[in-house]
Amino acid sequence: MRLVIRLLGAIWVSSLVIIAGFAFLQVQSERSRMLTDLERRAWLMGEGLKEAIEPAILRGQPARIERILKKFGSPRRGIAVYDQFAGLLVATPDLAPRLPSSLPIISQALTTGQAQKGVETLGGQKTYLYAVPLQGEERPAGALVIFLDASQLEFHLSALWQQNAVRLMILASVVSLLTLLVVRWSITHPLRRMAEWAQQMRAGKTAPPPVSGQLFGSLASEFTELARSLDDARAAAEREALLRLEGEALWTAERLKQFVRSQLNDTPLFAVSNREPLIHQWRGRKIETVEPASGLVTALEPIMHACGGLWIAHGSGDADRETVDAQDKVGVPPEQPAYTLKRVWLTKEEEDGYYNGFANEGLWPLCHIAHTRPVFRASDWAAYRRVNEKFAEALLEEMEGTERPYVLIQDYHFALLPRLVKDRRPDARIVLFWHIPWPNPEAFGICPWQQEILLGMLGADLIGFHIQFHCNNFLETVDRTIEARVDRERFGVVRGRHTTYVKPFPISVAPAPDPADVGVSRDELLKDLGPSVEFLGVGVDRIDYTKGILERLRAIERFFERYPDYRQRMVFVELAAPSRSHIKRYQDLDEEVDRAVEKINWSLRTNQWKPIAYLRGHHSHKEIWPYYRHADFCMVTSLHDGMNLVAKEYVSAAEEERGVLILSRFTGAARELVDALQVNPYHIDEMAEAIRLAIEMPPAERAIRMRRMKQIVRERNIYRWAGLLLEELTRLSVDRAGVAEV
Ligand code: ADQ
Repeated sequence: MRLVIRLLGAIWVSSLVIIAGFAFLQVQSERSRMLTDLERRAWLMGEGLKEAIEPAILRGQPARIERILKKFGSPRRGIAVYDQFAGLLVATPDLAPRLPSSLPIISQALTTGQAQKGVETLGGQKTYLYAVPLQGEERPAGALVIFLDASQLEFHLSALWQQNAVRLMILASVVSLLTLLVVRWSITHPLRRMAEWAQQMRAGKTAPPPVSGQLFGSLASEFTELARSLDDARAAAEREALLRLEGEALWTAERLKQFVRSQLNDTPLFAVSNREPLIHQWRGRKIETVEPASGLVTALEPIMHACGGLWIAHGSGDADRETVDAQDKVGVPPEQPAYTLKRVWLTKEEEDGYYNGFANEGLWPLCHIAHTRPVFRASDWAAYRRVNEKFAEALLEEMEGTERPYVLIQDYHFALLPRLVKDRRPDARIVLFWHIPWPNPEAFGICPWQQEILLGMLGADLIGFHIQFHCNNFLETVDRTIEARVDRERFGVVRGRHTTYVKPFPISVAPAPDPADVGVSRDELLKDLGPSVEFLGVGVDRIDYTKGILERLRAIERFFERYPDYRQRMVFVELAAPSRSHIKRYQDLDEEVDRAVEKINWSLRTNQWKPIAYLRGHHSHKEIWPYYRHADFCMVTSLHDGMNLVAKEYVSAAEEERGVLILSRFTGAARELVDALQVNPYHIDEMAEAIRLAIEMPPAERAIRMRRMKQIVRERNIYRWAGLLLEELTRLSVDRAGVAEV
C-alpha cells in the first residue's frame, strides 16, 4: 500500500511540476502578446490624438480638448489630458470618476519627455495606461494619457491557468489509473500468488512456481532453488528425526556432509578418477552439460560438495576444453560451484594405450575371472605409465602448499598413481579404491608387470575393495609376489617403515526416488509389451562380457522351452548400454547379443508377443526406474563382478510385495543380498528354474525377502560407503616421512 501511495505521489508531483512549468510559460507568452496588442492600440491612438491636442494645450483651449476627447473616448477606452504639473485638465466622462489624484506614470512621462506605459487598477478595474508627453516650446506642456480596459487580460490569463489545472487533473488521473492497473497486474497480483506459493512450500506442499520468465522470473527461480533446498533440508531433518526415533544412525547425504566437515577440519581433499563428474558436449551449436550416471559420481559428489575439494579427471567431452579456465579448471555445478574439477587432457594414442589397452584389455579381464584372455602389450603399458605420471604431475602441482592433504584415488586406471604421489609427497594421506575384483595370486601372476602394479598400489596408505575376499586375494598376491611383510592381524602390508592397510568397503546406491515420482505405471509398461503379458523381467547392464548377458538370454530361452505355459505371458526387457566400443571384444559381444536376441525372438515369437524386448542404448535413470519398480524379477547374472550396483538399485526401487532378485553368486553384492535367488550364471538350467521360482514365489515370501534386502540396501547405502572410507582415511596419522599409523 505504501508503495502505491509513493507511486501516486510521485506521479502527481511530477505532473504538477511539468504542467505548471508549461502553463507558466504559456501565460507569460500570452500576457506579453496581449500587452503588445494593447500597446499597439494605445500608441496608434496616442500618436493620432497628440497632434490634435498639442496646439490646443499650447493655446489654452480646454473646450476644444474636451470635444476631441469626447469624440474619441468610449467606456472601454478612456482619455485624459494633464497639464505640465501633472494636474488633470480634461478626462472622458466614464474615466473621470475612477482617476486617482496622482498617477506616477504621468510625472515620469513629463520628466523624461518619453512615452510611458503600465498596468494599474483604477476603480477596481485593470487598466492599461499609455502616457505621451505633449510638446511645449521648451519642455512638455502636458501629457495625454490613453486608458485601455485590460480586464480581459486578467480574465484570459486566469482561464489559461484553469485549463491547465484541468489538464493536470486529467493527465495525473489517467497515469495514476494506468499505473495502478500495471502495478496490480504485474506486481501485486504475481507477488500475492508468489506469497501463496511460498506459503504452500512452507507448509511442505511442493508446487511449481506461479510465475516464470516475467518480471519475477529470475526471482521465482532463485526462490524455487531456495525452497528446494529448504525442502531437502526439511526432508533430511525428518529422516534424521525418524532415524533417531528408530534408534539407528542411517547415513544420508546431509549426515555425510556434516561428517566430512567435522572430520576434514578444512584440510583439502583431492579426488582422482578417470571418469569426470561433469561432461561438456556440443549439441548443435550449444554446449550442454551431462552428469554421467555413475555410482562413483553419486558417492563422491556429497563429499566434494561438503569440503569444496578438487577433483582431477580425464576431460573426455568434446566441449570440455571450451569450458575450462587457463588452469583447465571448471566449477561444479557451474551455476553455483561447490568444488573444482580439473581436467587432464590425453592424446588419442594415450587414451588408446592407457584406457582401451592396458586398463580395459589388460587389467579388466585379468581381475575378472570371466575367461576372456587379457591382452598385455608393452606399448599399452608404456601409455598407462605415462598417463599415471601425467595425473601425478597434475595432482602434485595442485597439492603444492597444502600440508598432509587427503587423496582419494579411484579404480584400476591408476594403479601406479599412489606410489608416484607418495614418493614426492610422503605426508599425503592416500586411499586407493579398487572397484573391480582382485583375483587369486595365480590368476594375477600372468601379468608381466605385476610387481610394478603392486608396488604402485602400495604407495597408498589404505587400499579399499568391495569385499573381504578381494582383500584376502590382494594380500595373498602381495605375499607371493614382492618383498613385504603381510600383517594378517591388522590387514596391512608393511614395507620398510610404511604400512598400507587393506580393507573392505562395500559400495552401494543412493536411496531410490519416491515411488510417486516413477511416472509410468505397471499397466502402461505391460500394455506396451503385448496384450497378453502378465509378468515382467528386467536386466540392466553395460554390454560387457563379465555381465553374463548371453548366459541370461540362454536361460530365458530355456525357461520358455521348459515352461511353455508362460509363452505370451512373460516378457524380459533388457536395457543394455554399449560400452568400450573401440575394443574388438566388446564389438563382437555387442553383435553376439544382437544375434542371440534375434534368434530367441525368431524361434518363439507370435504375432502379438516376443519374449525379449531388447532396448540397446544408454538410458537415463528416469527411464530405467519404472522397469525396476514394476518388474516381477530382475536378473543380475555377472560371471564375476566387484559389487554390481544394478542389484542394489533394483532392490531399493522394486515394489516390496512383487520384486524378486535373481543374483549371480559371483558378484560382491551376493555377500550382502542373501535373500536373492542366488544362481551360478554358467548353469543355464538353474537360472531357468530361478525364473520360474521368481514368478511363482508366494507373495508373502517375496515380501519377506525383499523387505530384508531393502533394509540392507537402505542402511548400507552409498553415503555410508563414502563415510566409512573417509573415516578410515582421517584416522590414518601419516607423519612427514610417510609412516602411517591407525
Ligand atoms: P560397472 O561394471 O559399470 O561398475 P555396475 O556396478 O552394475 O557395473 O554399475 C553400472 C551402473 O550403470 C549402474 O548404476 C546402472 O544403473 C548403470 N547402467 C547399466 N546399464 C545401463 C543402461 N543401459 N543405461 C544407463 N545406465 C546403465 C564397476 C564394477 C562394479 C561396481 C561398480 C561400482 O564393475 O562391480 O559395483 O564399479 O564400484
